[in-house]
Amino acid sequence: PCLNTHIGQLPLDSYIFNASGPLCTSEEELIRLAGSASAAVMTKSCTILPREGNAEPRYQALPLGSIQSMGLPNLGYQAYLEMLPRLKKAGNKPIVVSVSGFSVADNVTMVKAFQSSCADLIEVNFSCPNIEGKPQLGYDFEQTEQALEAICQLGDKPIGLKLPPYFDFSHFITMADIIKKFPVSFITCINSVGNTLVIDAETETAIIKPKGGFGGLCGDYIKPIGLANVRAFRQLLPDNIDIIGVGGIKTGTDAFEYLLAGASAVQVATCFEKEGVECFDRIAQELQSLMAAKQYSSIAAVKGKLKVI
Ligand code: RRO
Repeated sequence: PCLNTHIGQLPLDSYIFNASGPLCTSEEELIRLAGSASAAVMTKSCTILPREGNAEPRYQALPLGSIQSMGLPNLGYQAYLEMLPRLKKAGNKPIVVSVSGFSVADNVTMVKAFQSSCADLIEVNFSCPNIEGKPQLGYDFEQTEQALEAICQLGDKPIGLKLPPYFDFSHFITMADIIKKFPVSFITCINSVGNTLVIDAETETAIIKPKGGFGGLCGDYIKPIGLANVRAFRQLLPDNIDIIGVGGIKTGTDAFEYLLAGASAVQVATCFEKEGVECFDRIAQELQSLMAAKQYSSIAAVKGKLKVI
């Protein structure tokens, strides 16, 4: 079976690429992604100015995933702007830039700049949970609407939103109703589950330093939350808005579950952090084997076809 898919009008040669976050901050890391089986090169969320990020330890691997409070370490948007032509040349594949401004004005500046770059898609991060004193935009519906008003009409490149996880149908409905008012091409569900706490009982200590130990939970722990968010938004949004699934994808079966829920593509974060670029080809091959065994020949044949009992 073939794993070709598309986000908006943009074709992708495979169903699987990297999520914004791990191993996509430096040029060296992004060039490695360009040469990998990742369907696209996705960049770490950027800000106006370069950032070192939060104090360490700020990432800890866990048996079933990870917890982190990175604090948006990145090179600043101008470094990515300048790097994009080289990434394009190295991979000849779609490039998705992630922007995560601290204000609407920041996001306008960065989206405008990337609108006249060789990026193929722009994912605006509405869901960073790890900046002290900065609430996640996606949990404030009024501000979300104001931000969308400002960033959706700055050019022709498709815009998508990286959303936080929602846990109530009233929130899915409110968010979907806002998204439908704007020319949003795709949404990416979900960011990490924000402000969780992992404790080491032996040392009686929180295991990461920033924010007194509160951090975003990632990996296997959050797959059911990611699946629910993809499924709920697939049911609430029109077909011309694609959904990218993220959260706990480390096998072909995980990717297949997101496909059943309605994802047009999936992104891999924690598994990529732990395994490196080999994960993209491995997961794609596992997905192809599973689809072949089930006699499905294309992504479209399975997308959104979840059965309920
Ligand atoms: O850098 C981070 O701390 C971070 C970001 Br921007 C985000 O969007 N999600 C996350 O879990 N960590």
